[in-house]
Amino acid sequence: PHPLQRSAGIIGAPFSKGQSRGGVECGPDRIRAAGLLDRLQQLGCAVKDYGNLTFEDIAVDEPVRGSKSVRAVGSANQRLSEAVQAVKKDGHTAVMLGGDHSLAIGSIHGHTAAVGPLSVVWVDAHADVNTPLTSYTGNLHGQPMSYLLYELQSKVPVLPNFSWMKPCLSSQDLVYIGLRDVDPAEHYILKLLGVKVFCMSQVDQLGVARVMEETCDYLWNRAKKPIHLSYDIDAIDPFITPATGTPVVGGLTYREGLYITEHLCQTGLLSAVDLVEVNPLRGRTEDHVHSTVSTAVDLLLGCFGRLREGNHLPNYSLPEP
Ligand code: B3U
Ligand code: MN
Ligand code: MN
Repeated sequence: PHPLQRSAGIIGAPFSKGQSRGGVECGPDRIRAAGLLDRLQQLGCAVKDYGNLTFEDIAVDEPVRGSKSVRAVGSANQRLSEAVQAVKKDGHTAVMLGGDHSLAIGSIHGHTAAVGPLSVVWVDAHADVNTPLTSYTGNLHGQPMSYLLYELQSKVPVLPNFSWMKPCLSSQDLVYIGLRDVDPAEHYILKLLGVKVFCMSQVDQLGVARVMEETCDYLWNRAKKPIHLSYDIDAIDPFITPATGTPVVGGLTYREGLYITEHLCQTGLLSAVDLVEVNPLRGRTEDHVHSTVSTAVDLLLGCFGRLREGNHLPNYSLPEP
């Protein structure tokens, strides 16, 4: 279909327990308040807002093998998975507004439960592929990919409130873009599994256009499958998007970040998008917050066909004098 004829089903996931900094749960409302829905509609995109999920309050959630809030993360992602399945069954491109990146567990699980095998493009400063046994921080937002990959199943312990999910992604169907802060164990895992990675050095070397061509060639070598884009706002340089929990210098420019969304939109295969780790409380000034949130909105508009050359509505005709 023409990109502008698609529809967006928006799920707010105000969840922050995959990491320790308060404020990331305000992401969905701030992104909506910046005009996401109106601006999608102005593009000619149909929009349905499914509202914000509510999450179970878990009174006692002691660390498990050093990882924090495991039960809360497991339970929240079960709800999110069901919500994403509902959005896909209604025929929309799913948009999950985070919240922290542990939410990719439920988002990718629900997406693949609804549509079958996926290609995943993970845009992030971090690889988020620690297992509970390799994590230095104990934060689940640094671990979601380890729960999702078939190849790591034997390396991940059984966790409370995770029995609803099973790994659902092959490491051959995953591409990372923007990496620049990878733990030693994560680097070992990426090499062991032979995961396709375009770290920031490769973005510098090849340019973002070639990175996106090679990303799609690589993913389509097997089969053209629906694409899940999991976009961590910290992939973008903190000069542009400082309001995030773990900023890392040397990131994607605004233009590189946007190009990724434009290219994936043009494939016609984009089926779900996560936009995570926007933390309005981490901006030192209101300008910092505004720049972060408006970049998040622009990335989402890029996913739904907004072009920098301008857009007209599908059935536009010039007014007659
Ligand atoms: N790799 C570290 C740091 C980190 C991962 N994701 C974020 N930070 N945002 C970890 O905690 O696993
Ligand atoms: Mn991340
Ligand atoms: Mn990150």
